[in-house]
Amino acid sequence: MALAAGTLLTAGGAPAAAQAGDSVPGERLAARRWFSDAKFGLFVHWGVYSQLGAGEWVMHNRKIGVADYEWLATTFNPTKFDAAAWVALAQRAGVRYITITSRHHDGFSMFKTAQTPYNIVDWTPFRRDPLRELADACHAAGIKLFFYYSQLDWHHPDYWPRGRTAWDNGRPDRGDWSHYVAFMNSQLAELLTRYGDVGGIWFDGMWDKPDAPWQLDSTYGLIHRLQPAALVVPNHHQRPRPGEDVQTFEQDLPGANSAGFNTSYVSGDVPLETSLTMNGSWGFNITDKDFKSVRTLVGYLVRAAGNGANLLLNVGPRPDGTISPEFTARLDSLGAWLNANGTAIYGTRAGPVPPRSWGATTRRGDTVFVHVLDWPDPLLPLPPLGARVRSAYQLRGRGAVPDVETAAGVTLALPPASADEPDRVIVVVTGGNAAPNRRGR
Ligand code: FHN
Repeated sequence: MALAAGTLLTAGGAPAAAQAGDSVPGERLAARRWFSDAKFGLFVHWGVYSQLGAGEWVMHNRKIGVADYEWLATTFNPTKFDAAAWVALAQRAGVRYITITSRHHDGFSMFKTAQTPYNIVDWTPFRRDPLRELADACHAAGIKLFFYYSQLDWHHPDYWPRGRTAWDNGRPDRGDWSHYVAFMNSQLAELLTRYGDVGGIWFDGMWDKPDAPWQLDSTYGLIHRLQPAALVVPNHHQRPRPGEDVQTFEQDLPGANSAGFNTSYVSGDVPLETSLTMNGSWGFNITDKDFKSVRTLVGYLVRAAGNGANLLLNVGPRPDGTISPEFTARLDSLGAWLNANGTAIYGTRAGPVPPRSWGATTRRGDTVFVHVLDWPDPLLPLPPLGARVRSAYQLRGRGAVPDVETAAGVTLALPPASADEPDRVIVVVTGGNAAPNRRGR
């Protein structure tokens, strides 16, 4: 369903301008650099919908009326939610930030808000604010917390006129759009003043009404005024606009569009991010067992980094607040992989060779990391790396990797692939000015 909504979006008008001309204050520039260094984040889709075990679009897909969904919300009681356990998992996985749904399209606020009683503290028997608990645990662990915030709302009466995903769900055929915008801004102000330092706001759903008067300038201005280092991450699938800090892609690497709704435009001015489901669902889906393998997930992380992008990898916790073993096992394996190979990911930028079918390259300073994901031959020919090669070695075991450098490029003599190694990382130290020759034997 999300695909269909997004597909329509691409037909929307092109946004006004990119970021190049923006004058961005130093705190935000520093936050953007931090973001680019972070490389790996954990996405969490969790809400009332989790109870039905059919993804976060279940209200829409099953055409559940507002009154029935409101009743469903009164039963939400995730007593096993343990923020410390979630953050411990995130730490083991090696993520640097968490982005959690504060409010999804169902319009239910997963935090205490004075703007509506339709929130987890005032509406449910749970009565706790999980975002507060998560924020405290994140701050204690040094993990940044971002809030996903849906601009689309299937519940609020003032989300009017309705957008592309509308159905007759019992709301009156009237509403006050300016009230709705004020409501959103008031909630955002709460999120930015009550939860300590926030990494940023991850917007989604604008594609439901791309041409509505969203008044983004005032909303973005509010965010940056309240927290000058908070980043605005808009999932509108368009070119970045002024005031936006990250270009995020959904279920696709930057520039790719297998999902059908991403833009092929890739910004050179702002950090990049790719969000990805671990199975095929964002919210908890009890029958979706189509989980990606660890090898595939490492491949996404590497290819994202090779594109200069972060990977925001999703989990859909269960309605009781626990995270199922399919997710935790994969996150633990990714963490183990990053323990050994993180130097080739964290703090890097896109390398000198754009991602290819065999793998990708990343770079930090004079060091180029060649990530060999899928290459059966013993020799890997690369184009010139932009600087002379001083030495090359395999990250695992530090064994020397022979290379031949000519004007046409560099050929690496690869160590054999092993089944337990999804990525043969070759560290290539450049910067020397020696004549091309054989090295490392
Ligand atoms: O409709 C949502 C969907 O439920 C999910 O939140 C994803 C995450 O990137 N974004 C939307 C579709 O673009």
